[in-house]
Amino acid sequence: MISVDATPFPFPLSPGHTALVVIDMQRDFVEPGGFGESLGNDVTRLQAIIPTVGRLIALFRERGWPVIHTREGHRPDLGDCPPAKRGRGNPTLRIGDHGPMGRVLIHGEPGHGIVDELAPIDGEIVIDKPGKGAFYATSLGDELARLGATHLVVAGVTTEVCVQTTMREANDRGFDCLLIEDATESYFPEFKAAALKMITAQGAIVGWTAPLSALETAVAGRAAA
Ligand code: TIU
Repeated sequence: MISVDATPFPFPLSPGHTALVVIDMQRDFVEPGGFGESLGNDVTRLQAIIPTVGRLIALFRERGWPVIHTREGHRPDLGDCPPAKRGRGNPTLRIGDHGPMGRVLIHGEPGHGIVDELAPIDGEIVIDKPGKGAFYATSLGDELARLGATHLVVAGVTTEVCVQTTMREANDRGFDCLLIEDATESYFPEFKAAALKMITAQGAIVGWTAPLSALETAVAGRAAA
């Protein structure tokens, strides 16, 4: 067991039973011209975490620990997109509309893809999810059971939407989850701060948080021991 210095108390990371889940680091959320920007958001905040998420993925790859990527999106016929989701808000582009990066949030379109810097490599699991949570209507639970994972390290965007929803789903399924604070981001800094507090309050009611440096230190300490 590796003890990671975390909030609200050390996170017990179990090598061999821990998977990294990187949520929705897709061009549609991170780059101009995509879904995130169409909702009125400034996407530059999200771009800033790409190097940190890359370091986190590298840490897992170097050790041969499993890396799972998720992508939010829908089939071209929108059969898996509830009309309520497509109709929500007042976006300049709705899900399925044609934009600068192809059809918004549609499988296989340029905007639906993960940013080049964080692209999955052979052998890594990619979960396509129609909702905010990565367990809803996906094979994620089965994949984690196959891997024997009991602990999740979580990163990606956005903190209070898809990341928090996924952590709550995971928590209810019995996983211990550590969110890497500088490898997640929101379009709204105050929502990120609030989400981190909600997750860790009441004795890790949803999970733990820690900076990437704490995970790197804990893992390096074990290697030296
Ligand atoms: N809008 C927003 O903050 N997020 C999403 O729509 N999806 C994810 O968080 N991935």
